[in-house]
Amino acid sequence: MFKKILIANRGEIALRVIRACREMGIASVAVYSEADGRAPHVREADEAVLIGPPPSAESYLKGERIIEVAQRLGAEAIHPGYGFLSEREWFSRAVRDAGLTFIGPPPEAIAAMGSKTAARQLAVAANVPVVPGTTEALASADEARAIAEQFGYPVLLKAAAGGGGKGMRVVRSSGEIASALDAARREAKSSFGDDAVYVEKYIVGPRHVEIQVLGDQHGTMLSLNERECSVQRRHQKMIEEAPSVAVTPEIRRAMGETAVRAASAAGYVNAGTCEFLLDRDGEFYFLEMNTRLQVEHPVTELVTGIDLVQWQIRVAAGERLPFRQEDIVPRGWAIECRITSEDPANGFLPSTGRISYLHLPSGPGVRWDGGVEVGSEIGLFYDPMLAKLIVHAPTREAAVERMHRALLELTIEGVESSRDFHLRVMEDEEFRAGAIEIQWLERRLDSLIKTKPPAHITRTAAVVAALIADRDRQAPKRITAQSPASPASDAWLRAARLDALR
Ligand code: MV4
Repeated sequence: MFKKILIANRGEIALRVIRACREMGIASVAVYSEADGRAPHVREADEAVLIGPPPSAESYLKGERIIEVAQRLGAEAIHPGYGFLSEREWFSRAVRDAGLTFIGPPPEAIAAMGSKTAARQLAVAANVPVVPGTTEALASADEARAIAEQFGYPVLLKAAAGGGGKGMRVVRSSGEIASALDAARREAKSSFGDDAVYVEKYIVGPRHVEIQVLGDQHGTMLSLNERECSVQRRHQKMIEEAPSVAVTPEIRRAMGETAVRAASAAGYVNAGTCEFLLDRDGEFYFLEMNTRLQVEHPVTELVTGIDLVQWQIRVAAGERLPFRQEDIVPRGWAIECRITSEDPANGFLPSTGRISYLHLPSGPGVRWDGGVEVGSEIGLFYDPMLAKLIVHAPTREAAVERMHRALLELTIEGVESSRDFHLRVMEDEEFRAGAIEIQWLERRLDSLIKTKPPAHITRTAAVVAALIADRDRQAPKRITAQSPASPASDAWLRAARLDALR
């Protein structure tokens, strides 16, 4: 086993990996930018090295510099987290060429899954169902029209190098194809430097369901089952859960076997995720593979009982997975809310400032994977995700109630956050019924943001506010000394304030 690991990341995921290292008796090395000198990951790691100015391109993306730090400090392996260098083929190769271990897939597997058309070709060869369409880039609008006639409208034009929905255009009739192809090409060129575009049948109203896989270096590849990730806005996931209400035991088995086949065909090792669209008839289609640990990995950890980060480290060190597929039995229900410094009432505008007060939820079945604390400066250099709030309970209903309770306990002062938005989602009848698909959130966003908290909450909030005001009149000094006296009453007050603003 490794004695020392360097973590090439920041925020909550750096802390998550540091925690795994500490539990395994492995020393951790943090790297940080000039903006992160006081960040928790710097303090919690055993050692920390400044690697450059705040912009990622000058710090967290400086792969060669990070490899030099690892060598200088005697770290044997590098964990890339997610984002930053995690899916760069060249970085996985450079780490290996430096005689170190990349805690993630080999560069060849990243390359095999890197291009969408390459991944589609690999999937087709491995008998993995993909959305009907082409596996080659389109030569012309005429070719696109001919293919669309074959599958029927609507069709979807996609960038071969794509990701995050960039370079995607829905086409509903043959008259729209030429201009849609031009637009998709332009967007693909400017986003990826590659204007190759291909065509697929457009699946209407699907869910985004993904399968977590975990493979060792000895040929074992396991499915750790599905995550439901349909609640997303502009291709940013907001809420994830495991399992999915739409996945039957039969779909779970078939989708899991399919994901294992796709990953094995790519020569995959370590933790990875196969993304699928699941349509209303229970048919699923492989979209792409994410060749990294994902933000939402905790929901899988909670329902499978498997520590994904520890196993990433173990398989990277050459250990064998001791589980068989039959050992992977989902237990209960887990939900994750991404707590971001964005203002839902203001089009999710990123909010900046210093966290002046933070009360964290706790109690049964609650997990907080956070990267900030009181005093943290939230700027615009990095991703706005502050933390992930994850709950685990025996059933979906209980998990939704538990998340609602945990969100009520959460108080963040100093920056706007997505907390109240998540509360409204947990109170939403459609969400509670599990009636979600990839367009659900954007369709419901306005009504969710304008929804009032349930009457029993505003009533209690009004009573608490009145009591506090009364106490303040009778004993102002005592209240001042205790301020902010009670995080719980503060949470109720927030609800009351929210109501008053409407
Ligand atoms: C699709 C689709 C419908 N039909 N492909 C969006 C990003 C990329 N990863 C794939 N995406 C989609 N591909 C076909 N043939 C709908 C989407 C899609 C989507 C997929 C997953 C999660 C959220 C989404 C939001 C909008 C569209």
